[in-house]
Amino acid sequence: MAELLLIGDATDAMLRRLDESFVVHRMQRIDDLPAFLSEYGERIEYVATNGHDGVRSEIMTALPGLKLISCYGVGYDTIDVRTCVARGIMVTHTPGVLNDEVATTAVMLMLACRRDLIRNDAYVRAGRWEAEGNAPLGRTADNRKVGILGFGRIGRTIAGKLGAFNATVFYHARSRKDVPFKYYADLVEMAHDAEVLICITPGGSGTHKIVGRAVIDALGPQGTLINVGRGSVVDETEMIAALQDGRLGWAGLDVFEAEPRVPAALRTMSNVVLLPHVGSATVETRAAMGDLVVDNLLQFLASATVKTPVPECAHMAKA
Ligand code: NAP
Ligand code: 8YV
Repeated sequence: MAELLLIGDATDAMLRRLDESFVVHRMQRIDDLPAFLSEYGERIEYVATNGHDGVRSEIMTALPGLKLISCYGVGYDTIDVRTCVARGIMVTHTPGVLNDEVATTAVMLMLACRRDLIRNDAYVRAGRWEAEGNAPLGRTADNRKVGILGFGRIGRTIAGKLGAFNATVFYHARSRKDVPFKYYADLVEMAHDAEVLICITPGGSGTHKIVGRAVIDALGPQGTLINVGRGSVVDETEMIAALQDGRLGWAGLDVFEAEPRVPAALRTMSNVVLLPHVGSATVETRAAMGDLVVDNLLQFLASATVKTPVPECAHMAKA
């Protein structure tokens, strides 16, 4: 049987299916990784990993016969795809099956920020309703102007869900799309016009800290910043300073620069809602993602083709 290195966690269903077709080496259970890699590295042809762990360069180097990396997640900025292409290693990911879940998370964060969900919950739990009377008023989440940064699969799904809240949606991406929403070629200009800015671009060098001081200041004191893309897209230091100074109103964050570490300053603020990167984290969606991870591996074993290559590897997928 072919040998596979499993980096990070997997669902029970994934493990059952992988065990049927591969000798699975679970990295989490390996105490001495360098020793393991020198003993087994040459035999391992497959890797299953996730968007957070990716594949570290020393592992890539120690697997000379690597043929395919199957990523549990649509974002793959932790995998060195350029090196993979140069070495002829196929990389697959899980686009599409998580669109609704992540879009729901974005909308949930927007609602939670504008309607003070967390503060109101704490108000009841602390007995303040009885002691002090009604909680302070929130701000409406309906009829808002919402700018979406990144208008791919998930960005468009967010736009669809915002229809239920009668939002005026517009977007910024690298290129204009054939959609009935206004396109902004300039991100600062879009942030200036938006009451809520939702970030849903990939991470990596192209988007590194593109939400910096100029964008945050343009969004302004009444603005809400939602990030469900990658932590690296937002300049976290600038965002925290703006939230502290009142230059930015609220932030709803599912992703952070150095996950799972979240800056202490954010944890004490009452104008932020914090999630532990759970955009796609439901039983149903993770099952669909896990199936796609395994489907790509099994299809490659059978026919050297895959279902969902990352765009950079699409040319390597034989028809
Ligand atoms: P996608 O379909 O590839 O869409 C990505 C969008 O980002 C595209 O519209 C693209 O613009 C835009 N973009 C890329 N680089 C940009 C740049 N430098 N400036 C402006 N826009 C840029 O990807 P997707 O499936 O929607 O997923 C998007 C990302 O969401 C993933 O890569 C991942 O990082 C994140 N994500 C997070 C979670 C979570 O749990 N929080 C879950 C899933 C995904 P063009 O169309 O013009 O190229
Ligand atoms: C996952 C994600 O939580 O798909 C993505 O890009 O960020 C999430 O769905 C991530 O891949 C962790 O494994």
